Amino acid sequence: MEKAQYLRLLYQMLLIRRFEEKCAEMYAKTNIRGFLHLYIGEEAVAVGVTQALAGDDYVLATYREHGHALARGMDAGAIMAEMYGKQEGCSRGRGGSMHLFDGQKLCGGNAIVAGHLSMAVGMALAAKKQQQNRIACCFFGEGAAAEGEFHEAMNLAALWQVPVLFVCENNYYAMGTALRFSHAVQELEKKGPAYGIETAVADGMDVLAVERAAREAVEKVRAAGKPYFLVCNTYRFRAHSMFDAELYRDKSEVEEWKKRDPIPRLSDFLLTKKVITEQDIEDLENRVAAEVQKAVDFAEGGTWEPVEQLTKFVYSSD
Ligand SMILES: Cc1ncc(C[n+]2csc(CCOP(=O)(O)OP(=O)(O)O)c2C)c(N)n1
Repeated sequence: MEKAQYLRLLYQMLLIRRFEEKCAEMYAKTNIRGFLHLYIGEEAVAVGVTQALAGDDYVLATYREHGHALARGMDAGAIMAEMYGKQEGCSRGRGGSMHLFDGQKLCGGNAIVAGHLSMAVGMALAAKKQQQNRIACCFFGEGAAAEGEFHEAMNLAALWQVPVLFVCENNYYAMGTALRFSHAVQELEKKGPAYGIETAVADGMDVLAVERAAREAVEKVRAAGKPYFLVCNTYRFRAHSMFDAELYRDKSEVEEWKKRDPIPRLSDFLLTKKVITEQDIEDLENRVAAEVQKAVDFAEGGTWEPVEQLTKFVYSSD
């Protein structure tokens, strides 16, 4: 891999991390309200997988989708303005953190756990029927994999042979429910073959491993026009959302996982191999800090949607 590509991976993960740290700060100041689910710790999954996608592939994510939106190249200012509820937000300030959409980048969030799996199958079916070469990539948590919709979507995707890549971001907790309390079979990768779907597992704390696995998966989905199931084992370092006392896991467990933080993991690897220097990292941090500040300035300078417009777009796109 070229140095520029390594730096790109590091830049995207750092951007997500610093952007979300700023979101938490702005939430404490009540500049951002409503729900806010941070992706901190899981950055390697969104960044690794999106490298393998083409610009006209669909990306469907959950309510924890800031990372996917940024990795997909959505504008950080439009995302921050959305969180602030400003008209300049990517969903006109009407969706907030859980509903980031971009029609050009073909990327969107979804607040209904597992609700978007069947949407991804539908989009992949449409692509197949229209003989387009695009695929649908759907990210979801292991909690979603315990829902009926997961099984319906996997079944239909395999039955109809549609080009969809299911990416399970297994962070071991669905809100306060641990994997072992919600799944009879905890090896999630066993659920793909049950539907005849080719399946692989990647270390979700290692962006290089995720990218490798995703490239292989995307190639197969596109070439064969079939579904594929990729399980990425990862961990969220922060609470489920901004309201969560985290009584369901030990602090020591969180500290253990932090030792596998995907950002220092990549930067240390690149420093050791002498692919990058400390100066490169400092330059990246400076670029990221400037981009995050620009996003905040954009959001703060934005305009509130007038109350008279409240019902606009509810029943029509007009
Ligand atoms: C259909 C539905 N049921 C319940 C909820 C409430 N809820 C929000 S997030 C969440 C946990 C989902 O966990 P997981 O799928 O593992 O994703 P993670 O939050 O860990 O990324 C639940 C139950 C919801 N939003 N939608």
